[in-house]
Amino acid sequence: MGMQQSQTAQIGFCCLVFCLLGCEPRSQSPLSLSSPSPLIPTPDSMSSSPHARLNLSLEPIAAAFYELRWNTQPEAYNYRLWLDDKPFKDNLVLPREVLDLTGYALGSHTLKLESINASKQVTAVGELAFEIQASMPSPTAYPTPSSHPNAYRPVLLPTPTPRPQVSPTPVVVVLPSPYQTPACDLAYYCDFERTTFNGKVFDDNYLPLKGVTVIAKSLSSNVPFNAETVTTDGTYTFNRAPSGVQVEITASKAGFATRKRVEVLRSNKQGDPNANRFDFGTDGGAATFSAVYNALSDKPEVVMVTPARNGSGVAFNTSFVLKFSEPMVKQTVENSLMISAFNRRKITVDADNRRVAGGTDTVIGNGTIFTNFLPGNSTPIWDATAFESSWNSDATEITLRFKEGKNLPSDRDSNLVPDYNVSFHGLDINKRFIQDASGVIRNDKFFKLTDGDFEESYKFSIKSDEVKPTLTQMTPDPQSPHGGGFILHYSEPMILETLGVNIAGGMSDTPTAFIHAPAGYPGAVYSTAAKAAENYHLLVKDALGQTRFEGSWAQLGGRVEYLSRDASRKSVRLTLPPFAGTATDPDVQTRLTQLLSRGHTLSEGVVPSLFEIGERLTFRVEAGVMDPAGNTVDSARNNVGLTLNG
Ligand SMILES: [Ca+2]
Ligand SMILES: [Ca+2]
Repeated sequence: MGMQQSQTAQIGFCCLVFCLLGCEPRSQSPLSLSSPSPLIPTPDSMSSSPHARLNLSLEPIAAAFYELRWNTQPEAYNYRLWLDDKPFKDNLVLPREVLDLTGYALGSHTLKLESINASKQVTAVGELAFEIQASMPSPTAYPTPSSHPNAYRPVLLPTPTPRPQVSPTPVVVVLPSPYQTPACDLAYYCDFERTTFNGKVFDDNYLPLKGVTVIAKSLSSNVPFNAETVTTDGTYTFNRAPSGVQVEITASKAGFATRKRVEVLRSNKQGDPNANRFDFGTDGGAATFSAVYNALSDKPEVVMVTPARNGSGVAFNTSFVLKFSEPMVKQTVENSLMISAFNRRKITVDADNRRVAGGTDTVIGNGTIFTNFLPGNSTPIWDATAFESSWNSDATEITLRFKEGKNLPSDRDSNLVPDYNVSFHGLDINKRFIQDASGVIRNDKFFKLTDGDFEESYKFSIKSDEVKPTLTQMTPDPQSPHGGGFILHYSEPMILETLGVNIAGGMSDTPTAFIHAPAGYPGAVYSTAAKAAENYHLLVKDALGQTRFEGSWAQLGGRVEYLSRDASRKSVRLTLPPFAGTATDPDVQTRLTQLLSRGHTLSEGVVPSLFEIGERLTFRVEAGVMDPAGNTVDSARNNVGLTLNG
């Protein structure tokens, strides 16, 4: 009885406000979507109709976006929304809707919502008056009362002239209104219409799959619903499920990939058997009730990855994690894994590349994710042998950490950093498959990382490397003691020997590229070990501090190579070749002069000892030498020294 009185009072007030709004001239502002017709209540919202209330509320979300909420009607087939008496949105299903009020005129507006039942009758209405205000109102924006012909509610009226200062982000103020009634009681709010839904589960051979556990769960906290069933002939059915809210349906079976879909159930008054049909996969025919890729597959697949699919800003020494849908034969994963660069890049250390006729790019690729793993569309960089691999206890997840001396080639210039993909397109064409613990093989479409279709690979991008290398230490080469050779240690790997290309300073191999080379580039014509020796300046002083030699390692006839036995690739080896009595090279002549001035005995084919116990040797690397990312050596930390002792 009390409710009936309240409703009557409310609707009476409604009409009054409708009349006030409807009798006033509409805004002529160019910002306004003005309606030329006065707002005339429809019969459904008239006081004669004992409609239920929809209790509208409007909440800001962002900028001019607002969420309209109402209380769900048990009879509702859908909802229809009016703005300022014009049809605004139709076929709304959820008891909420996002409204974009961008561009609507400042001033008063009304929203009206109708609940429509299956017979297309209005069963409930809600009204809400609100006002759009500029977020920084101008004092001139409002008309004075005398300028307006209607003095009833001057503050609420839109100005008849265009406003000079309208904020791009209007603020909505919901007017205190009798339309807003206190929240309904919980029982009323939560009484959703119940309906039935069903579906079929197929495997990826298009056959119905038995023994699949199907779990349905409401995603609305207002409307709890949890149910579970197991398919016998590939079909499932749930009764008394709530319509109009999101329901998550999960289908799983041991050894098979789990699939999930989220649906809003229709109330289905007509009893259409396919109104709420949600299949997983298809019978091979039309994909009416499910996409083909939603079938449950016995083949293993990758379901989660690190770095993330399409991830950016990834570290160039990132670890990789691949999670599979089921336990795996580990070796098949490690045999076929491949990390490739897949877009064209001529990186800094490879500028003016002469290694290849025409000066091609350092890494190649077509950049297209669908085919970027294929030969010619990518450059192989690392396979699993570049990593320390570890598996979780049930062999569903592998973690790969880079071994020392290996990382993803980057660049100091962010525009030149290659992008990478992960695929199972290993170099060995006989090992391009993965196998689950029960022996089922997958040899294509390995990745299911989205709600959409499978993919052959996934991609990510890495950070630029702007850290300069430094010289950290110098040691005698134990394989050629006392002046035959030294090892200089850098702060980071100075060559990346990837599967596709060796990446290091000097690799472009032009006649002048050697100035960037920490050591001779493998196979170089110009950036040789002898030319790299020009990049190492040596100062020798005796125990009394007298300079005995100052010049480049090249002047002593020396060479510089990457130290092959050092997996970290952080060190280079400075060597002297055996004495050749017939040498005519002027640098070697210089060296001979040095040696002879010290009274050394020279023997054909023997590496002479060039330095003496007690001498202090200091090497400085020249400024042009680069790390694989093209950073030149830090000039503050570019030299190392050693005093020779017995
Ligand atoms: Ca399986
Ligand atoms: Ca670096």
